[in-house]
Amino acid sequence: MLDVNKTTGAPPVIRREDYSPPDWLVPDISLDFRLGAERTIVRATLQVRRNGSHRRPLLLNSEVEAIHRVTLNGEPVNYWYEDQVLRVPIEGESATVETEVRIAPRANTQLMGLYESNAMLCTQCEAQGFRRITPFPDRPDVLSRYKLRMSGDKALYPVLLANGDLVASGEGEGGTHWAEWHDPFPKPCYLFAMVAGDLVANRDTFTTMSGRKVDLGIWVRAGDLPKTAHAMASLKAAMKWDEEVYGREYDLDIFNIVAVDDFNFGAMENKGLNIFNSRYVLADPDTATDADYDAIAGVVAHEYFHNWSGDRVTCRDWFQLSLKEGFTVFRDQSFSADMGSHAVKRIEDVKMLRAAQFPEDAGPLAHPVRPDSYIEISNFYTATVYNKGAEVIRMMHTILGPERFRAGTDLYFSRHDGQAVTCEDFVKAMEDASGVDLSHFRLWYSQAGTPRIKARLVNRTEGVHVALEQEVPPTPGQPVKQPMPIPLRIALLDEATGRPTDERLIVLDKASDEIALDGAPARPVLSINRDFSAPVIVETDRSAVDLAFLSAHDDDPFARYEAMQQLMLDTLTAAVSTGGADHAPVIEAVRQTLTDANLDPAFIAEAVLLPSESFIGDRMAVVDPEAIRARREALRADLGRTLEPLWRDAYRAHVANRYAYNPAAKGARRLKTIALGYIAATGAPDAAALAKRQYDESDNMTDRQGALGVLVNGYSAERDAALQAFYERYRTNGLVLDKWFTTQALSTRDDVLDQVEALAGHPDFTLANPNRLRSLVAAFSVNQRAFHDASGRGYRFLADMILAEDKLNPQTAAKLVPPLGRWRRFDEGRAALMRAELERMVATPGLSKDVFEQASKSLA
Ligand code: 0A1
Ligand code: ZN
Repeated sequence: MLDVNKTTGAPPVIRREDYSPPDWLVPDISLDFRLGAERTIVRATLQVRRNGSHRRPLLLNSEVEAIHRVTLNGEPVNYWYEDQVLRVPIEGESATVETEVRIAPRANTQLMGLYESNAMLCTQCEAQGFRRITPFPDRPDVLSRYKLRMSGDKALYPVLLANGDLVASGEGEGGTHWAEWHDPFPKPCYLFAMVAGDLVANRDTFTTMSGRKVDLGIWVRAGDLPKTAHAMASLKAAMKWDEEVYGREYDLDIFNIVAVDDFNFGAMENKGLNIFNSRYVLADPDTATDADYDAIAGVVAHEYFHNWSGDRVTCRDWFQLSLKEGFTVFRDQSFSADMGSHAVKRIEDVKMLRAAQFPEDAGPLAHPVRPDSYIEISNFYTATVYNKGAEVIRMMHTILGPERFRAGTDLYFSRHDGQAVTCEDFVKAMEDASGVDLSHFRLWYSQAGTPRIKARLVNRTEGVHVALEQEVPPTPGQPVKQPMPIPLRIALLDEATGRPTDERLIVLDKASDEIALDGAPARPVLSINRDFSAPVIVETDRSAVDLAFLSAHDDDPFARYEAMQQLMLDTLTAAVSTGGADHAPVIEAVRQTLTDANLDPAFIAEAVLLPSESFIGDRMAVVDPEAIRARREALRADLGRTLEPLWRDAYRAHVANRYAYNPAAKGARRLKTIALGYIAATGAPDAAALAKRQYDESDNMTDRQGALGVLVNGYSAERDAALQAFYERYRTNGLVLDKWFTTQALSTRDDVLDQVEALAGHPDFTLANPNRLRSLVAAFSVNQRAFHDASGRGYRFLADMILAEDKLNPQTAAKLVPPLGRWRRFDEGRAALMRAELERMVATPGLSKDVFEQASKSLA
């Protein structure tokens, strides 16, 4: 490793406070690629301009195979290359710098820069992949106009795509051809993209609000073309939505999406040429679940929305990542809510936040939405930056209201179009457009940790008050916290009639406060943090009776769901600590919900599901995985048995449905499989046969995978038959085979660890494909009971996988580390075993800085 501290051997820490503007700007760049999978030659011509009065040389980040030539204004130049930086001394105020380098796409297993995936060549440059293609000041505040020419073998690479517009193309010598693309919009190099491959397109057009026609293309392998319809429909819906809701129009004549099988993340918003992990493009009812369809719509929209929130207005430095990501996630969440059910989407988003971000905020890797330092920026594409970042934007939307929020985004886009800016610039635009002072609110960007609120109703002589207290826990580097401004939507429900008072928005901005609530009924029940108005943990003194009442009557769907979850959590945590608990209130509440004819099946499905084992663990002082599993399964079985006729009714009501893709059909499918799960939990003798019938007779993947997910937890012959049939049917479809691995990794059977270890030796398992690796290894690490096997075998398995993956692809390896960092939450025995694995990783020679950062911080 070149880039280390000479005394400690540790890689350097980059700090936000050290930011300084670039010494040199690059207003224009032309690139010439001679493509080959083994070797590609890249020539770059940079027009550079000194920025400010200094005498410093031009520094170009460079991580290429070989530097062939560097010239300055056409003459050879004495350059200096050290620590992956190329230094070019320049006398004048501007100059032309030319480089020629060699890169090796096929050998690029990191999947950063230009790499080969299934015989196609494609790029990934965010955050710092461009330096692996050509020497360049690889930082987001250097914006350039790009011209590109690429040439390559026409038979291997019949399609040549890049950012912007195609300006010329033609035939070359020896079976080659070439294309030239120009992108008129200045952009940072992380948004650069090109693709060369044997692809076909689903083509369509979109007419923008000012009447311009845009050519749309979704590029895939020939056989996958029939699976692109949903992505295309989602793209057109997203383009329209952004015009209507944010007034944002698309700006180029072409918008292309390319599906790639080997991809480190979900997708990438390169200007005019989005590159996607194929799992977020390809879908048909036979191979993709409803959740896959929803994810495709969400990710297609997310990447498209980046065209404004990320591309036209970009980040000044990587500490500002949430500027584009938090805002864009908020935008894609709002889009998906508008396309389906607001209530269900909000529940899904909060579940996601609680599963991924709350644990992050409570552990050794906690960091603010705008981090202060990093070793490797790829490690900061986190749930905090993305999902908590989206909650921060949502809170501004709540505090300002939709009109003033929109005035804020209009001002932000017009003020900063073509610039690289900061989170502060976003908040300032919100303030300037709305007249609302957000100085205190900025704490949400700088303080890590999930605030805990205590809320209770108190009777005072003047009437009913809500008494609120907040506490923000210490996090690494932030031992003492200030009180945060916390927007809480609140109402009171009349226990006699079920009627709510008008909803109020309270902003709790002190450590504690007491607020009078007008118009309280005689027997009020508190409904708080309605629609999850703040990303906080709320503790109340509400009884099981109050929670059951709210779960049946709250007029806010999220609060209604939340009351049921709280009731279930209270019951389960009591059961874990005392060895047993009264299940009756939960069973009654579930009965009420199941039989409420006014409720949407999709909502019922969410409401009747027990909290996950990890979420129960998050609420306990010391996580006891076995007890959690046992008590949760006991409650599931009790719910199953006591309400068996209702589950069977719910199952029968939807079992004969033919496949359709619409919100009602999706809700019905979800409730049906949840009912099947409860029937299986009763131990009913016909459960396996019922599930197998669903597996065999279903006309869609949602039902098929749902049935498999139920069967996989048991020991029936049907289980083995279904797993075998699934494998045989889908063995050549990588995305579906991922589901086969995941379903088994998530099983509740006691022998799952043996199975996961065996699956890691399966001929279809590979470390080279990030989706496949995650389908087994990341899925297994969220199976709390199995991963935390007291023997430590689960920990060893994960650490072995991380170390093996690190040799190929450090970015993807590092993403697997966080489950081991949760050792403080477990008993001493498990904690010691987890620490031992982290220590083993840190001591491994040649470890990447990606894994080093995650593992060493996890030990602290
Ligand atoms: N900006 C992308 C996420 C992304 C980040 C890094 C990547 O590097 C491998 C790839 C994609 C998004 O938010 O969708
Ligand atoms: Zn994004």
